[in-house]
Amino acid sequence: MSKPEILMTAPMMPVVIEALDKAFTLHRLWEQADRASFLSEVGPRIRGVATSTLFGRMDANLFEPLPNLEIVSSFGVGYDNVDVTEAAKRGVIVTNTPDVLNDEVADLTLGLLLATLRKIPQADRYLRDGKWLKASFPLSATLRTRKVGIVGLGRIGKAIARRLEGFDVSIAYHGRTRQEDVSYTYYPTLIGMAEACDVLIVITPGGAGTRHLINADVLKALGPNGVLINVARGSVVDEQALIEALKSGTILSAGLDVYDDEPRVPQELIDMEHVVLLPHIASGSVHTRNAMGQLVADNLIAWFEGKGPLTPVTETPYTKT
Ligand code: NAP
Ligand code: 8YV
Repeated sequence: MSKPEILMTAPMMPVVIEALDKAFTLHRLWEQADRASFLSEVGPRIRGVATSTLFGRMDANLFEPLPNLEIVSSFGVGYDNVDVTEAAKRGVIVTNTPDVLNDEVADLTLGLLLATLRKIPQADRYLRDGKWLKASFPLSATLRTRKVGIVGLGRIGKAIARRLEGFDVSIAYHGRTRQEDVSYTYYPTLIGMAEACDVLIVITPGGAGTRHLINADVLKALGPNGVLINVARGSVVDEQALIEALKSGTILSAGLDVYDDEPRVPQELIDMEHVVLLPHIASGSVHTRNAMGQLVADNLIAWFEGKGPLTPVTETPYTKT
């Protein structure tokens, strides 16, 4: 029996390529010189797609030449790179890679929070520049006595909260719904939480529903001692409003892992000494990226073995027929 044909939209990790090459006939879209004629010839045979949040968006126009597509397996827990409305309309299942990255992303978030407050990268640069030989590094802000508000207390938000418990700080959260199984303070409005807190950690999904959730009003409410940590998606924060707030002292500082137009980062942020900027690395260890890659492959393998998808997204639920 011939193997199912799978399309990979952009290069992925060896763990994914090796597993898919073994189980399927794998086509590499990025290697095709004439993409249109490749898709018109091979497209009708494609039954699965492997794609990634970093490269290779799965927009509506890529569904068109794949009339027999059954499943899109996306690398990353966030799936704002896949047009799930189009997938649902066509009866295509979309899967993501939840849970296997919770601890890694939460660890990095705490690191970014401490790095931002205690100016760890700035202190490292200070030493390397030979400035310590002339004077001690200036005293920094602190995590002590702070109240931390988590915007999006989901799988990763909860892992962040558990770590924060060990740091003896007050923990609050905002989301569209109160969660009965947690003891953290719930704020039904984001402005209300920003007013009450002096750290906001953003860890919601991206996409239209959360676009510019963190705007000029929220930053004003956070206040001049306030720190914003964004490990969600660049689109969740109004980047221009953030730049203004950082320039004017409306908030104290920010630690960012994600940006509106990645990998391009506004020069105004790069020029600021009081922000910490990371290149979207929250899940970026070999251990965790391998686990995510394995789940991309396992979703496709399970589907074509007739076992159903392992981690379908809510917009394309799987019901066994
Ligand atoms: P999750 O379990 O689905 O949690 C998402 C949380 O966001 C939920 O608690 C949800 O609560 C809240 N939320 C959704 N829409 C909201 C809105 N409009 N306003 C306020 N809260 C809202 O997702 P997860 O697995 O924790 O992942 C979260 C996101 O983190 C991903 O989608 C991805 O974008 C990002 N991420 C980034 C990195 C990185 O490398 N920087 C790595 C992993 C994940 P309610 O439903 O109650 O509103
Ligand atoms: C990865 C992420 O950086 O899972 C997500 O939503 O943003 C990160 O884990 C990304 O998926 C890499 O493609």
